[in-house]
Amino acid sequence: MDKPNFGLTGLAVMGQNLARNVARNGFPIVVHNRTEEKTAAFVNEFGHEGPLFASTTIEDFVAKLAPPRAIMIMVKAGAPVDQVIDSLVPLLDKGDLLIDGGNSLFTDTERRVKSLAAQGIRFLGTGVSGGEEGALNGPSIMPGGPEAGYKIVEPIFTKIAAQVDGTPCCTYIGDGGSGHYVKMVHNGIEYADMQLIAEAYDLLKNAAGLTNAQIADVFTEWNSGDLDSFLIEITSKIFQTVDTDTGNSLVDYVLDKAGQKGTGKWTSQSSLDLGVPVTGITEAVFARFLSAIKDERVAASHILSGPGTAFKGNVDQLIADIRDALYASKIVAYAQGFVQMHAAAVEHGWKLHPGEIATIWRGGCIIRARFLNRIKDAYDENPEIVNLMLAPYFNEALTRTQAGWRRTLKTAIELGIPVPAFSSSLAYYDAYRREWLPANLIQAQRDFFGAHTYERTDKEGIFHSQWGPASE
Ligand code: NBP
Repeated sequence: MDKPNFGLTGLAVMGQNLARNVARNGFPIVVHNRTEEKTAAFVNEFGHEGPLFASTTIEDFVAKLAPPRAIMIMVKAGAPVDQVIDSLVPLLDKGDLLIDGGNSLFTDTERRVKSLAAQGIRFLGTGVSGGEEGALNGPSIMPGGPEAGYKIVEPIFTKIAAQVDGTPCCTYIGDGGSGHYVKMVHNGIEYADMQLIAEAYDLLKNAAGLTNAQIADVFTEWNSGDLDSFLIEITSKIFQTVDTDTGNSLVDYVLDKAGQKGTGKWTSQSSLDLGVPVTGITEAVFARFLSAIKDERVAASHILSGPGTAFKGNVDQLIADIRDALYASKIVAYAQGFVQMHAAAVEHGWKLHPGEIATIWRGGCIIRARFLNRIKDAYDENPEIVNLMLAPYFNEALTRTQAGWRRTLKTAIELGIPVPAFSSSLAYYDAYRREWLPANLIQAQRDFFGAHTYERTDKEGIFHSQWGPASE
């Protein structure tokens, strides 16, 4: 038999499932792991699923592959990726392809693409979304780097990816670190989406006074409308899950400290570097930080007071309003994410296609949602649109939902329930739609204390003034 061209190193959960997905689709694949015993155990267990071939040392792994080799690296992001690259490069031929499928920081990917190109090795930084289930049954795949490198693996990637309406959830994203950048923003949007759902839950529980079973029903109902998405679907299932030890709702036993692996923080950091207001994702990151200081919160809960009022309005209306707040805030979060990707593309010289990005996020990934079809339509209608909120479909949706969105915030504020992502999204909407903002005062203050100068509304030029009453 001819040697395979495709290999994968890093057989933890993501690597194992991706390798099985490749083999199940009939593509021969050689697998490798630093700890060799794991490779043999893996092939013993899953070898019957398709053409999976084990290797031992890294030398044996590379020798079992025919050039041009395509080697997917699925190890922990950061230094391990560089260590694996350094161990592989001396064994490779010019024209071979390395693919980093982990959650690497895009600036690391930019560096690796350049340094490996100088050695004749192609490098694709490839975002893979969908967690372990997606990796096995069809992820959303976001490859960035040299397009000629992508062409080598395109048949495999488009086959193993999730398929929606016959379209694979994989497309070439662009040069350099763009694939990992787009995956990073995907994860950032995921943070925002999850925070928004959590805020809706808080209000349904603590304002509307619903039980977990009732909350599950609300999310099930929402999942049949505009909010139809994987995250809403799993949220309903979470509220239906019973703890086997106690027989009570399992979610009530989960400690309220949110973890994170850093991609949301990276998205926010990049938005600050680019000067793009990405408030939804950033509030979601801050909310996780706040959740993590549980001990401080517990102590403060005995010291700081709130309004101490209960909701007295119509519960059905409140539930409808919360749905509107969730939908409108979600539009804002996605609009901001797409603005950020555009700004990064301009900064780094990538040619991104936002409609195609929305298309490949429709399946396989955590933020998959009906809503993404509308984003694709908006970019099909007007590829130059500067902010998705301006697209007729989303403009109409924001107009339709904003009364409920505003009432939700009033209720939350009156009851002292924190809704940072709902409220920052509304503030962004209200600021973005305003011709005038009070930044004239900020400019005046800057000029007052620092002679930073200002521009005028009535004539061209740069001005500096002596501020204060004429008598001073
Ligand atoms: P982990 O991120 O837990 O990494 C474990 C793998 O890395 C093992 O195969 C381990 O080998 C290998 N490894 C390490 Br650690 N250091 C190494 C080194 N210096 N040299 C060689 N191999 C090394 O695996 P994962 O959870 O499958 O995730 C893989 C990538 O996919 C990560 O970047 C992750 O962020 C990303 N991702 C994960 C998910 C998810 O749901 N888990 C979703 C999407 C993306 P060993 O067996 O010898 O220790």
